[in-house]
Amino acid sequence: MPLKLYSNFVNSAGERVRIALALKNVPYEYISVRALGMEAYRRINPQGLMPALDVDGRVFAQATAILEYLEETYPERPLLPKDPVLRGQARAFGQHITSEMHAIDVIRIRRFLYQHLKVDLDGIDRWQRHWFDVGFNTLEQHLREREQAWPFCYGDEPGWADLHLVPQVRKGISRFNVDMTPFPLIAGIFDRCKVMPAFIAASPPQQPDYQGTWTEPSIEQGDGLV
Ligand SMILES: N[C@@H](CCC(=O)N[C@@H](CS)C(=O)NCC(=O)O)C(=O)O
Repeated sequence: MPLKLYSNFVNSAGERVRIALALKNVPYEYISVRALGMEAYRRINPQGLMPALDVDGRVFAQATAILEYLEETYPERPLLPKDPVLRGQARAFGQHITSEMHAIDVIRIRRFLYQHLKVDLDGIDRWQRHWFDVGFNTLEQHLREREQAWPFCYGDEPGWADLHLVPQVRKGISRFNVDMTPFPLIAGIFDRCKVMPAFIAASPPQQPDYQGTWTEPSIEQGDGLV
């Protein structure tokens, strides 16, 4: 049975997994949580967050856990560098995005700030810009201090760090008007990746549930997790 990936086109954590699957050339079935509906999805994945992976009817969530599973199960095209320290650096780079950036920029956080803590829209905007800025500054510094100026984050081929970076940059540019000028190394890697087939295949417009446009969901209404 092919793997099943529960995601939606705009789900940046899911985009990481889609890039990994494409780089490793692993076939999978894409299941749109948008089409399925959240109630049904929560019965499959009690966390209610995307993505989740179904392996022969056994399901688990969290993009990093899924990426580790793929790395262990499909080792032929590794995503992590061979050198143990570089592996640590690539993992730390990815985790900075998942834990220090993505975890606090998702709509459920902004909705809580707005709806329950009464932070106004200007405050929410500042929150978003501040954490993008802090995050990208840190990542740019990591890239500047690498032992070699590879074309991708930690090597001559895109891997673990790049597949975390690209969805976060895409989201920053297309949804939050983040100016990438202060981050030339990040912007360069993003430009090299975004034209590669695996990154194109994983991108939001290529997903079956993409509807041609994207309107940022309201933080004033709704309690969806997004
Ligand atoms: N730590 C989780 C975060 C996943 C997450 O927050 N995903 C968001 C969108 S990127 C989500 O699924 N929101 C639920 C919804 O859309 O209702 C992971 O890396 O998988």
